[in-house]
Amino acid sequence: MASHPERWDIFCRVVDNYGDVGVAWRLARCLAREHAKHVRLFLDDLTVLARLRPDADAALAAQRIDSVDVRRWDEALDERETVPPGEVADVVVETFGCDTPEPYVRAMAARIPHPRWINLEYLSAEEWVEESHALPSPHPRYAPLTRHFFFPGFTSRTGGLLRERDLLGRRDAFQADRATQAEFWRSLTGAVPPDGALKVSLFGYSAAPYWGLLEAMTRHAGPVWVVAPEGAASAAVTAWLHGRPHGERGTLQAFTVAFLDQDRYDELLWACDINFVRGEDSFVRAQWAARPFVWHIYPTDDGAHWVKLGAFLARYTAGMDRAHAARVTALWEGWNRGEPVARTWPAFDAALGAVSPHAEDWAARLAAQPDLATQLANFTDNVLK
Ligand code: TRH
Repeated sequence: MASHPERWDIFCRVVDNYGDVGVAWRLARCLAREHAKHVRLFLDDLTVLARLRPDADAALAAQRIDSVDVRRWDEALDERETVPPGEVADVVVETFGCDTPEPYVRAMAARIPHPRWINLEYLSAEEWVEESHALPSPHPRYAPLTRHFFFPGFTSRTGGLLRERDLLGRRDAFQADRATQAEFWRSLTGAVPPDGALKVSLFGYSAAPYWGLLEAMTRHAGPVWVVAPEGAASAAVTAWLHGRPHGERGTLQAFTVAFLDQDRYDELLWACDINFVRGEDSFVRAQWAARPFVWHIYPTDDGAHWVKLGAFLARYTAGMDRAHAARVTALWEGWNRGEPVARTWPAFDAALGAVSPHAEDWAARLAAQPDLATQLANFTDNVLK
């Protein structure tokens, strides 16, 4: 008897910005392409996907992109009287506690066998994540339906990080090929950075001290090439350039560019010597770029992000020379506090010779772990089944 591909339904609600969809989309694509799952991705805001994937049409209720069946998650889905149990997938993933639609949950309870049910959590380097990863949580009303928490993370006792199978091979080929990089720069900025230029990408929230960073970078010993895709960083660069989209001050040339599609954004990270990133997904992609980076963490009102920032810094700088670790920490913390970087930037800049090999080593260590989609597929196939 021919076996059918396993059916997965992934639900994602946009809380803010791009990261929720960015992560859900990557996961859906990896499961479909690399694990031969039949994946439906339910998104409540398709305009966000259309930013990351310009070939996505935000007006369509259903469309197929890269082997993923993308569906609009609208009110109808929350308010349906009944969902036939046969419509329920074999594995259901809700991302970031987004709450699977109630009628769908009732159908999950009626479906025999019950679907395997995962809540994919936000990424954190905190130690408690290892204890909570893969824990079950029985549904309060529809026992024996049970949800399992799945935590991405940086250690072997977590679910790992999203990493497409061919990602590091493509990165290495790109970073080894000067002609490809020159072509990339020409198509993005209309010019190629001068030899030896320090290439910097800028992506962050509005509170970051972009102005001070740009000023401080004009004092770098050599040419600097700054690129900011559309957003808070590009607005700051435009203001710094007195309203112009690109321009130069001394040996620093700055460019604002359109928001890139997600795959091209990876190339920008690979092409730069330092990447300023934020949130969750660009934060991970900067690590895969194997280059030094500065993380603007998503700020929360309760200040919990400081604990998360500290936990990551502790892991990332472990094994780094203490003076260099202090410089990395000072710039990251100041950047997140919105403080002037007149002192912390030059110190970080001066440490780049040591931080760059560390970034390569860090990426290689992370790559020794299985990626998140593979771990999730193994967990649902071998542990929950
Ligand atoms: O957009 P974000 O701030 O998203 C955040 C985080 O996910 C955070 O954890 C969450 O709590 C909050 O939203 C609600 O940052 P993030 O996670 O880096 O997502 C940005 C996405 O945009 C990522 O997939 C990379 C992509 N991107 C492009 O595709 N092109 C671009 O030009 C740029 C700058 C980013």
